[in-house]
Amino acid sequence: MTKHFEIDDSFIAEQNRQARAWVAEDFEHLRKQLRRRDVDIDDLTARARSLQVAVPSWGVGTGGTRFARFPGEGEPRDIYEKLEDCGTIFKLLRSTPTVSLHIPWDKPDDASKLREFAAARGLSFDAMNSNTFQNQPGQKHSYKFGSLTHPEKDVRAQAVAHNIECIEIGKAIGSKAHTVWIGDGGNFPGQQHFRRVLERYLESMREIYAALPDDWRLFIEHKFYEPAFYSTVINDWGTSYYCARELGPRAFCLVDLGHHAPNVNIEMIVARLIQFGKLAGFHFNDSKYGDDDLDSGSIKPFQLFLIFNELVDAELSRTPNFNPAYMLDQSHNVTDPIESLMMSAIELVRAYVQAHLVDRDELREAQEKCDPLRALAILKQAFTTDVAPILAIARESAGGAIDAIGTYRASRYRRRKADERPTKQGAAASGIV
Ligand code: RM4
Ligand code: MN
Ligand code: MN
Repeated sequence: MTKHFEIDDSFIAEQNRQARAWVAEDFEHLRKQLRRRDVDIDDLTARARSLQVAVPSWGVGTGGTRFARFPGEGEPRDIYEKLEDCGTIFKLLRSTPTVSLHIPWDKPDDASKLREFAAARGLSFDAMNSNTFQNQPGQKHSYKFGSLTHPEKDVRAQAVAHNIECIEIGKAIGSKAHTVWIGDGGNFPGQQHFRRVLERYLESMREIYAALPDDWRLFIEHKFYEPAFYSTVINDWGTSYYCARELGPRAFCLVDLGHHAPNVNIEMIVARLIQFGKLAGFHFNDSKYGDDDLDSGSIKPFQLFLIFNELVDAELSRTPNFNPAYMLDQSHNVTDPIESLMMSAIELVRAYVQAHLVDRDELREAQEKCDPLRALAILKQAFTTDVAPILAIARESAGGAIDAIGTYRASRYRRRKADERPTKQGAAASGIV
């Protein structure tokens, strides 16, 4: 096998050398500023280094809309090339050591080979994701009218078997969680009996839950519409919470930010799930209108901060059953997916660090003294603090790049991959993520 291009450590070190002067100056300035607020910048830098987020295997390819797909140059053609790209992201950021796989899109030919290939790049595997929202070549029954909730038992059994297969693959590659998102629902009033389909969902999920190894968690991902446009079986966090409770202690509720109606108070949903001990984790992305799968923090950075404010609050108060899995779930149509994923992962760390800047004693006092303006000012002070130098130093001290996107561009990685990975004939035009 010919050696594929990789960005090497000396290249990153050289780029860092060029950027270090300004970063060090800004960092020292911020150190003084934060000291006045009684905050230790080295503690915050350590926190910045501690946050880890999984990259979705499907995110490194170009996405699409229901209108068209415009493939990007040098995009990965199989799971190994996807892992190469995930490895590159990890190398530059150091905060993304795990990859979330989607089956059957990423079904490995040989699980131990895949695991080794990942490990050689410092990568391991986060939650598995099943797919019963598409028909797969050669499959016996169609999911046109549902999968885990389909009226026919055989269709449900096929969907259950697929999920169990995902768990089996996950076991072989060292994953510890399985995420189930289904597209089941109705397009027209009367099409489905709401209570009956939910009963069937639970029946199917009980079988999947029973196949879960003891140290695994099952994540239920809700979504309020799409592909069904009238009703969705697992439509919101309330339904998700009910199902997680019914299934048992290893079932949790996953929050995909794009799976809510506009203006829904997602940070409050997060707080509720934390309080009830059922928060699985996240699919981070951003949206303006629906499940847009835009880059995290690109549309509503304040919302992202407010979500992290709840997460950090739970972390600091050592809330029981609080162990959220952070994953990105985005689709990139007009940007280089590697750049978008890096930008998003950086935004998560930024929100996390900013949330650690919230003066929680003062916030509590403002809340208890019924002083909303003060409470908001405390949050705003944290949110408006420019923590970029902390993020840069955290990356550099972990062996990554001060300017991750600049370094990536300077390496001409995408150009090199375009040469290495000529587009497959006919792989272009149609299909969405
Ligand atoms: C869905 C959902 C799932 C993701 C698929 C690709 O809308 O967000 O998490 O696996 O898209
Ligand atoms: Mn998702
Ligand atoms: Mn989605």
